Amino acid sequence: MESLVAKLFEVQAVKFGSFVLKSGILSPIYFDLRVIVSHPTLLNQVSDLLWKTAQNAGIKCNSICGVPYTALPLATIICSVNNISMLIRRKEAKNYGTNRLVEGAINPGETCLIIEDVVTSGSSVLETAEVLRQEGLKVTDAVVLLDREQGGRTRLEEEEIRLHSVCSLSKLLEILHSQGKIDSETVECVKTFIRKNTLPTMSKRVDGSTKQFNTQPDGTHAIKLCQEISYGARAQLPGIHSITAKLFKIMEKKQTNLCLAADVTNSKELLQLACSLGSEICILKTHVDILNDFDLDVFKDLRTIADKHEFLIFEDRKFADIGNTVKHQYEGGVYKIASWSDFVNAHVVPGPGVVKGLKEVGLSLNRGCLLIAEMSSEGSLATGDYTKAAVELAEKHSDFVIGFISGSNISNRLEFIHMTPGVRMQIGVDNLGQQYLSPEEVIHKYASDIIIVGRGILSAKDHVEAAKMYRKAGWAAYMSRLSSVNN
Ligand code: S5P
Repeated sequence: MESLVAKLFEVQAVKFGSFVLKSGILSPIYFDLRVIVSHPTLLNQVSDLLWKTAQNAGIKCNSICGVPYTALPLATIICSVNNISMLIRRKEAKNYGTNRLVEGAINPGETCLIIEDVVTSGSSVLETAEVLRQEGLKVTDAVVLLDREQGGRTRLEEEEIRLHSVCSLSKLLEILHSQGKIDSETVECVKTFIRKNTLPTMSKRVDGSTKQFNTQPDGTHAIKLCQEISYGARAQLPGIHSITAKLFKIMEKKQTNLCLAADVTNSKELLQLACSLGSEICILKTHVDILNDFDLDVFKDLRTIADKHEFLIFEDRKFADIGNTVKHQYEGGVYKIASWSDFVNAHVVPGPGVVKGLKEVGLSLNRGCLLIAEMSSEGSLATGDYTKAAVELAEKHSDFVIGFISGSNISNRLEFIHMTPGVRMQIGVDNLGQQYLSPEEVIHKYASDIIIVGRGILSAKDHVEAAKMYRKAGWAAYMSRLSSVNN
């Protein structure tokens, strides 16, 4: 173990200093196990240790699958040396031919062992396990070189996968310290960083049921939670979209993360809601096409009310056509949505064209757009790779895309806003498949930024009282999230 750790340090597979992570925060430690492919002796040593760890744990398997990409060569060596069958998980299905997600001979019912280099939250192991399980394989164990001790073990246990590690982060720190390669101060600094970045168990609801939206990608939650900064501070992020900055400032100033889903069919009612609830909300969300008496002048009035009470207008139009069509739908027609709404949203199913089309209209008007990465309705198909594709699309168009409709925090970039619908004090499901979570769950547990509430407020006898209650609950959840991270 000592020689392995020393070698990893020597080839800079583990580094100490100040590293800016993808999320923008500074980390005192950085792992890059990809470099070991250039050091064949080390590559063999790591593979050997991984296999010995599996054997010591008494693991029996019919095949081995390495989590792409870093663990692929490790799995290859283990399989080749020990004469075991290997499976390769594709990151993306091919667009032609067989569309297989797993290459190799799959025999449903057999057990496949997962190999990984580093485990943080456990989500990349889980993703691979999910794909293998979908093929009918059993996944009961995963062997990793390094466990960062940030909650991955517990998370995997929840999904009935035992984690076996060659080395833990504490052990690695201890060895490097005893070898005089790092000082006590560095050890303490890394330990504090890791402690503050440990992923809370968040996959199961208190009542034991699983959460409504999909699990997040690769450990970003951990980073995000540690690095949690206030809405106000996020408004100051360099290069942030002006709509997002304005929204964060409003939220901080008015102490609200409540968006009202003003799903009413009458303009007068819409304006009345805007006036009476304006001081409680940061955003008013409209469905212009459900109004029976649409008139563009109403939206001029709504704009005036929005400016007076300081909230933004979000037209929940869910654009989902080719670029050329959405451009016209956004700018023209009877609704002229771009003329009065601060931001809109779009499905990502058409691909980048939908964003490009909307952007041609919205950019010069300084408008923004949310991408629908997940949906709150039962059986939604916006999950997994679809959700990830939405995040990638947003990153490519961050001059116009300001965030997501999602069930939880799905991007580690703090300049993106996460807005979550399906929020109600009484959690459950409506008769058309809408699924509800509480404000506390959405904001604290799933680290979203804004709660979208419709019928929770609109079906209450006293709209103002109900809005005050949701505002209070959403803000309290945000405050407790902030304090749990900072302590
Ligand atoms: O996935 C989604 C996305 C949206 S924008 N699920 C949703 O419910 N919405 C919208 O949020 C929906 O169109 C409605 O306007 C609001 C939820 O309303 P409620 O009455 O169920 O709170």
